[in-house]
Amino acid sequence: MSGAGTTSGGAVPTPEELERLAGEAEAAIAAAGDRAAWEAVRVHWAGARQGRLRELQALIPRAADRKMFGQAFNRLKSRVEAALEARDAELARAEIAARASEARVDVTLPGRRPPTGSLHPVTLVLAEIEEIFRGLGYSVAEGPEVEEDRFNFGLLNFPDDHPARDAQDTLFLEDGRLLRTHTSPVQVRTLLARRPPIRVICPGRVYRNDNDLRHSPMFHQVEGLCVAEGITVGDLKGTLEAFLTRLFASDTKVRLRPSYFPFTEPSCEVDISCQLCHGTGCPTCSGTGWMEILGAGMVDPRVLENCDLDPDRYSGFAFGLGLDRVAMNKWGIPNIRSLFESDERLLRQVRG
Ligand code: 2NM
Repeated sequence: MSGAGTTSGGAVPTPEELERLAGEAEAAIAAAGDRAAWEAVRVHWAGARQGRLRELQALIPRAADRKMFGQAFNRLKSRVEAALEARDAELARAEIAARASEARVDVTLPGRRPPTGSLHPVTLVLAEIEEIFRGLGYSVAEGPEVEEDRFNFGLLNFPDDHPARDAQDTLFLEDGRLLRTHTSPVQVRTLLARRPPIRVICPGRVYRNDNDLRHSPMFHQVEGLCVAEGITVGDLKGTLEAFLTRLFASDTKVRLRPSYFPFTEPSCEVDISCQLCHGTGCPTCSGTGWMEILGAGMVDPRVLENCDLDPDRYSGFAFGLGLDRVAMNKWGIPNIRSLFESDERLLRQVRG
């Protein structure tokens, strides 16, 4: 066995043996099929600490003819290095080609359709309501969600001890302001800023300290207000009938039941015939044939006075309804929470 395979303690190989080793190295390097094999063969031959070139170099001082051995070693070293470099370049080319073929675009595949957005059910209902009221000569007014007590309660004739003013029901800020509990403050602001005739609807988010399966602490309202000379309960009823028979089925029946609100007198709850059973009675309407849909009334004279309007000259009606309940009713959404969870499966089923 030749001394070339031994450590620096073994016999010194002849130049012919070094020549033969060069051939062996070139064959092994050329046979390295992938990056890992190339790395293994590089460490075996050219490794900085334990490589065979390193071992052979250490033998130079012990060679009989140091010059000749040195020259033979240098030829071996050059051939190993050249072979490693050449194989490295080949492997790199193969890797690039493999990656390119993996990433090749198949132009015959069908395209990926970009997801298109859709309008939220509450937005759709509001757009419909705004369109109906624009047709009745109303404009749309908006206002702040953080309100002052006087706009949300005081000017609206809520007594100081009214339960709605309790922190149990209303969300207060530390500075005494509050999150509006209805959009009526926008109507107060309108009454203070403009003179009759006034016809506005006020949509927006409202907040109450309520959070259970049927209530969300934030929900959406639209309130309407009409103030002018000579406005009567007949105008209220006619307006609501025109509105509700456009928003719901055109044969929808409307009925008014007496009720109470601090800011209207008289006040009423408004029912429509059940949209599912058309008034014959079903589980959705608890067998009554009716569904409660909004609250309304004639604006209390004290509210008009609070807004510097003479109640002997002007009168008006107002109403309010929850958009979320209408949307749930319209698309059969059973839980108010699912309206605010941004679940795309719901949005995909409610396409405007
Ligand atoms: C409702 C029911 C009844 C209402 C009253 C007013 C204002 F500002 F004119 F006094 N705005 N909205 C009102 C009346 C709201 O919601 C169920």
